[in-house]
Amino acid sequence: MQKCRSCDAELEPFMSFGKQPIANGFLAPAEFAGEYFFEMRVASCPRCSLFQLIDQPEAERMFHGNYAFFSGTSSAMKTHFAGYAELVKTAYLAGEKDPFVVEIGSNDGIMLINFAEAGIRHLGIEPSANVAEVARGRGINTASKFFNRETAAEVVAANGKADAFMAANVMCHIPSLHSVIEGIGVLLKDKGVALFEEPYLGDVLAKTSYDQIYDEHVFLFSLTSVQHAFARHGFELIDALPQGTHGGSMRYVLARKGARPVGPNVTRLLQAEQVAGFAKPGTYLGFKSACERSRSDLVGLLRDLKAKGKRVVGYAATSKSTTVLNYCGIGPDLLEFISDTTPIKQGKFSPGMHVPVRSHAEFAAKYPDYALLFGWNHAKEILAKEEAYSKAGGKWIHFVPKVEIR
Ligand code: DWN
Ligand code: SAH
Repeated sequence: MQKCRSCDAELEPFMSFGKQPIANGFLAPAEFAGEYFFEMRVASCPRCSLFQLIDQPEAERMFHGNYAFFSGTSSAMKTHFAGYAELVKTAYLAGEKDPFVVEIGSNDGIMLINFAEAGIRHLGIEPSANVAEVARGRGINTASKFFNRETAAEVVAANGKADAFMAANVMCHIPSLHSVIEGIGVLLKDKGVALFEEPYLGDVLAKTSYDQIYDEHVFLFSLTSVQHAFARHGFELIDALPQGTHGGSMRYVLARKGARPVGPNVTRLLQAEQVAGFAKPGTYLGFKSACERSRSDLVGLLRDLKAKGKRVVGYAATSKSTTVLNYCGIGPDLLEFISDTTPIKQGKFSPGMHVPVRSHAEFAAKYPDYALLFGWNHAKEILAKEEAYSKAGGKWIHFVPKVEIR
């Protein structure tokens, strides 16, 4: 029996997404035979409401020198991280002498560039060596390591304590949650703050965006589960700020208990989570039915378009698309290829279902009749970029919050 990674309560999986491969494991035909799969089952902790995978592949299978996701592929995300950095500087670093900030999962430096350019002491902790190298090339101090309690002690020994700990879309990737929180405790000064933002459980449930569930995302957090986990280490939420990124995220701000005032959002959002039923099993059974409905609607639509002789391609070979393709059983018979701007994904095949991944130039050279929008979280940016496709009569297939042609 799997125990909750935060509070040790026994977990009962409420649903399985079937056999899933490494979501960012884009591969060549010679690698098909040896491809790794695991059964992706999910549970919500009956005690602390932490939504989690029952099994997660080991970290080194997912984060290594060929990691396929580069944060800088979205221009909207660059603007978003400039805003995040600005908040940290103005609300938490102003007045500090020679402040020091640490970001984990700093990837290609999309956030830390804003500190490096301002001459602020900073360090990125990024285990995927290829993306870390890109950041170093931009003048961003980056250590290629996994963050945990031990790494935090090393950072403090070399640099002193930090004023701010920052993270985005990475806390939900690390199964040893308490080692990370202990690390934050070691790292921060007494009045230091920890900020992290991750896909929000409330948005995933409300929008049936089940594609946020894949190997890397071992957790989907809520204020309830975050407050519970951090309380054990003497921290409390002092603010929580909903974000529109990645289809709906939450930015959590924590400090040592009593060190800083607690903002009104915390109580309001905690209460909203109670009303929404994050602790109730029925909520997850409803989510399971909604996922099944979404799957049958999407497969039905793609089969129908194929029968009519239409060309359908995928747009953006996101990590999320791996869950959709494998859960729905969508392969090259239903999807001609997936267009993606990341050079190391191009010419390879999607994990598990082996749909070819091609450059954006191939999409633009001969527009399909329909584009299945796997990068739906970047819809605003993508639809603006692809005005010519829409003007030429190209249609978009959306599947969040429901399957529809727009
Ligand atoms: O949490 C995570 C988030 C931050 O990023 C990671 N575990 C992995 C990754 O998830 P993702 O792959 O679902 O991220 P995105 O940002 O939704 O998708 C990125 C992919 O989309 C890249 O392969 C590039 C592609 N893309 C594209 O082809 N054209 C993206 C944009 C904006 C575009 O215009
Ligand atoms: N923060 C960026 C990147 C998110 S992708 C953004 O929001 O766009 C998740 C990143 O976390 C990857 O680059 C991965 O290599 C890194 N990561 C995974 N486990 C980690 C750990 N234990 N410590 C630090 N970084 C980690």
